[in-house]
Order: sequence, then structure tokens, then C-alpha cells
Amino acid sequence: MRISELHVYQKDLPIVGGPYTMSRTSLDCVDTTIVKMVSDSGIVGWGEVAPIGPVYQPQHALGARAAISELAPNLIGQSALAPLLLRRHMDALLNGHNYAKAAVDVALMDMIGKHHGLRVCDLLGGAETERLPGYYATGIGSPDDISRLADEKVAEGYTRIQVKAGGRDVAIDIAVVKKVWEKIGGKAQVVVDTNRGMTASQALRLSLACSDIPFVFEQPCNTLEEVASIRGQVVHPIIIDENTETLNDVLRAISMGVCDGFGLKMTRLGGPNAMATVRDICAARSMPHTVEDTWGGDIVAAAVLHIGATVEPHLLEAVWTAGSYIEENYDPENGINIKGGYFDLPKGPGLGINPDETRIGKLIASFA
Ligand code: 0XW
Ligand code: MG
Repeated sequence: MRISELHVYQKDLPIVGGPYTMSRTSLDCVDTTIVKMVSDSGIVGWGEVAPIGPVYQPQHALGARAAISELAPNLIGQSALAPLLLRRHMDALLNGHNYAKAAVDVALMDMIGKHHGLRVCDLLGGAETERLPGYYATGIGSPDDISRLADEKVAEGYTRIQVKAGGRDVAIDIAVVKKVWEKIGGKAQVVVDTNRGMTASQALRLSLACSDIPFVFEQPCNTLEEVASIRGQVVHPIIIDENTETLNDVLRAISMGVCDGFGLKMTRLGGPNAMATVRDICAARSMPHTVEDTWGGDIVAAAVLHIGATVEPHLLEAVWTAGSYIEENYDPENGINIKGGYFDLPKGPGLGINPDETRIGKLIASFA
């Protein structure tokens, strides 16, 4: 089986209840890129990548489409059964741009799964579970609003609430964390994520002011070095998200001893196969982590669930998809939706979803 066609689509995903706010960005809509890969045997594989705006991390939507267009002519005719070889081929054609290569990797895994009648989780080694805990991420807000939202989400069944912080007076963030804990303390894991939005001294101040609240501190500062500078004084466990752009970044963070776990984005790291490698590196060092992505519709969400299902349960903190912020599923029948704080792993071969082609946006480029 060989790759015979590749089509690239662009779709705007308006954010339900937007804007979605973080310390350094506020967005009403996310621009997603969808890849349709067709084999010479007529099998279709779907991939997707949706950076959350151009500021959250160095990746952005136009960059994804430019990188895919750079690669695509040289992907036609390649084996559709060898993800490792395709990855090396892509690396030989284009340096970096893991997030764009991730969309190709997802599409290829979907195609291989459909070819063999296997799910992507089975291709990645096998599913530990059919039901995955999701987490809920709030935006930046006031103590009253965020604590009320956290309380509602715990009542819905969520076991992990990520509260956004940073980019404003630390005293407000401290008040938010205290109020959230007052409402949901002991009922769910609380995570405080500054999205690189605090200086080292601000992060330290937040940690010390809330030393009696057992939250997990996510990406407290901009760089690993800044986090390392306060690591010995912060009283909370630290997980690193945005600073893990490559496998080497994950290894560097572990070897620096700068964190206790990770928030792992599937496309940022390069797709399901790169994530499987990081999963195994984390297991070798007993590092708990999430499996998630920046944004995206059913295609990214399904890929996230398939990888999440392969993580040893005691190391899987939770998964996150953008589903609750998106208006409609690409696949009206098997689309990914969270219920009571948990996701069901898709059942069908490949990713287990079949996008309706009227719902995947506009065609940008075709290669054959
Ligand atoms: C909660 N998220 C997964 C959604 C946005 O992509 C940001 C993010 C995070 O944890 O930073
Ligand atoms: Mg984060």
C-alpha cells in the first residue's frame, strides 16, 4: 500500500463560550488544518493539527500548512505501511516542524489501522482501558467565576480541574486558587497553569502563599531555566507543558530534575509515534503525564484518546481535547464527546471516526 493522494483543508473552529483566555493570549476562534491521505488501495486516513493561535507556542496555523505543502509532493508514492520510515523521510525533507509532521503521522496511522482492521491504540501497543479521565481547563477569570465553574465541572464528574493563572497581579491568582480550593478541595485534583505567564519570583510567591493547598503547578515560568531557578523553593509538584517541543526537551527536563511530570501535546511532539516514545521515556523515570493537544476537532481528539489509552494507568494523569469548546463534530455519529468527565475510546479501526466531508472546511491544496 502506497500514499497516492494528499489533500489539505482549512477550517475555523469558533470557540464555544469564547474568548478562551490564557496569560499571554485570548482567542475566539482556532484555525485548524486537516489532512486527507488516500492510499493506492483507496483507503482514506485523516490527520489534523490546530495550534492555539500564533502566541501560545512557536507553532502556528500558516506554518503547519506551509510545512505540509513543502513535504507533500515527496510523500506521494511512499509506503503507507512504514510510519518510522516515513518519519525519517520527512526529517530528511524538512528540519523540525514536528507539529506539521504530526498531522501526516496521524493520517498514516489511521490508514494503517483501517488496512489491518486494527485501532490506532492497538498499533501503538494495546489499550489499557476503554474509558479515559478527561480534565477541564478554565480560562483566566475572577475568584468567584472560576471557583463556580470548577464546582460545576466537579459536579459533572471531572476529577481534575486546571485553573489558568498568570499575566496579571499575582494576588488575584492567589485568591482564585484559594477560592477554588475552598469549593472543590479534596474532590478533584487542582492544577494551576500559568502558560509561561509568571516570572520566577511571581511563581514562587504563588506557591508559598498557597503552601497548604496541594495543587500541581503547570508551566509556571517561560523557560526550563527559570523553573529550575525556583525548583528547590517551590513547595508544589511541577509539570512542564510548553517547554516540551521535542523528545530532547523531554530528556533535558528529566535530566535537569526540573519537574515531576508533563503536560504532553500530541502534535507538538510529532504525532502518535513520537508520543509513544515519550510515553516510554516517562515510564522509565516514573513520570506521570497527561496526553492532550493544543486544540483540534475529532481527528486530534481521537488520536489523543488512542495514545492516552496505551499509557500505564498509574502514570496517566488525564487526557484533554478541545471538544467541549467546539460547536459540532466532524463525525456526527462517532465523534468524540466527553460525558461525566470521561471519554470512551473509539471502537472502529484506525482512529475510529469517519469525518463527514461537508464538515472539514475548505480545500487548500491537493497533491497526487
Ligand atoms: C488546557 N490546554 C490543553 C488548552 C490549550 O491548548 C492550552 C492548554 C494548556 O494546558 O496549556
Ligand atoms: Mg498547559
